[in-house]
Amino acid sequence: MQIFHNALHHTHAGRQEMFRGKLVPCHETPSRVDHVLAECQRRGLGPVLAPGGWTADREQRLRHLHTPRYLDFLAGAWDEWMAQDPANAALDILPSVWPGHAFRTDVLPSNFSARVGLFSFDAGTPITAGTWSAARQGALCAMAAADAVLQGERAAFALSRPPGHHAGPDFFGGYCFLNNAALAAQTLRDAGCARVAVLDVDYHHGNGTQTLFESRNDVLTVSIHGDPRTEYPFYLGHADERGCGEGEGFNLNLLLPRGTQPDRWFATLEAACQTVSDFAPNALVVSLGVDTFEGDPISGFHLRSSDYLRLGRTVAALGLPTVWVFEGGYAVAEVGINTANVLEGFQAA
Ligand code: Q9C
Ligand code: ZN
Repeated sequence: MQIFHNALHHTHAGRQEMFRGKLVPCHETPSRVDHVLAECQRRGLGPVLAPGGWTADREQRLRHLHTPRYLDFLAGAWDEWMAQDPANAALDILPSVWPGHAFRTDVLPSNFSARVGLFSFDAGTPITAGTWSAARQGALCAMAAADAVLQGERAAFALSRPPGHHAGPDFFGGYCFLNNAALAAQTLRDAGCARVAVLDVDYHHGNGTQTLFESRNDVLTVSIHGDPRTEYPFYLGHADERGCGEGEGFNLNLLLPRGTQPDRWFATLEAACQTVSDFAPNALVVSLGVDTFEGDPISGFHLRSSDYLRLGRTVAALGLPTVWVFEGGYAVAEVGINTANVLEGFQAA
C-alpha cells in the first residue's frame, strides 16, 4: 500500500515532559517513525511517497476542524517564545497554568504562558522550534492517504508524526497537535463518502477525535482503550459517552482494564468491527497506535508482536477502503515490527 511519509517529522523533537513532579525525556521521539519507515521499506510494504502540497481545500479543511485562533497560536508560538528571551532557544514550551473550571476561555490572554495553557490540557506535550511545520506536514500525510484511497487504492498508510488523536478543535495534549485521523475522515466526507467510520485502536482514548465528531451522525467513532478511570486521558472516554444531539448513537467507547490480555482485546475488536460494519460506511480510518504492546513503557495491555498481524487481518475482513494513520507506540525497538505487522496482516488477507 502507498505510504505517506512526513519528511519534516524530525523537526518536532521535544526534550522533556512533566511526569510526577519532574521533567523526564519525551517518550514521543523522532526515532519511532524512523523505525516504522525502515521496517516498512525492509519488507517492501509499498512505495514511500511525499504528500504533495497545501491546496485551498486542504487549508480550509484544517480551519474547519481546528479553530483559527488555535491554529494562529500554534503558527506563532515559537516566534513568541523566542521574542521573550533568546535563551529560550534551548528550551521547550510547556504549559504551567490552565483555565481549569469556572474560568473564562472566551477572552484570549495577551500573556503568552496564559495562551499556552488555554490551548492545552497536559504538561507532557512540548512545543519545539519545528512543531508547527512537522504537525502540518503530518496532517498533509493523512489527507494525502485519504486522497489515495479516494483514487481507488484499497488502503494507504499515513506515517504521521506527531500523533493526532488527542488533539481537538482548539487544544493540544497527549503528544498531539493536529488531528490527523479526523482530517483523513473529513477528506473522505468532503469527496462524497456519505458515511465514514473512525476506529481507534491506540491504548489511549482518542478524546480529540471523539470531541470533533460527537455531534455528527456522518462520522462514526469507535475507540478501544484503557479505562479512563485509571488511564490517560482520564477525563473522557467513558462507556456512557454515546454522542450528542444528531450524533447520539454514533460514538462507541469500549473500555478495558489495565492488564488486558490478547484474547479479550481481540473479542473487543470484533465487537468494534461489528459496530463499524452495521454503520455501513463508505470508508474507514484507523487510528493505529501500537502502545497496546506488552512491552510499551507507558501503557498496560499485553498484545504480542504476532498479534498485530491478526489486528491487520481482522480489519481487512471489514472489506472497506481503509486509511491507516499512525498514532502512539513507545517501545521504540519494536514499534517498527509491530506497525509493519499490522499492515502486512491487512495486505495478506
Ligand atoms: N508519563 C498517544 O499515545 N502521558 N499519546 C502519560 C506518561 C500521556 C499518549 C504519562 C500519554 C499520551 C498518542
Ligand atoms: Zn496512545
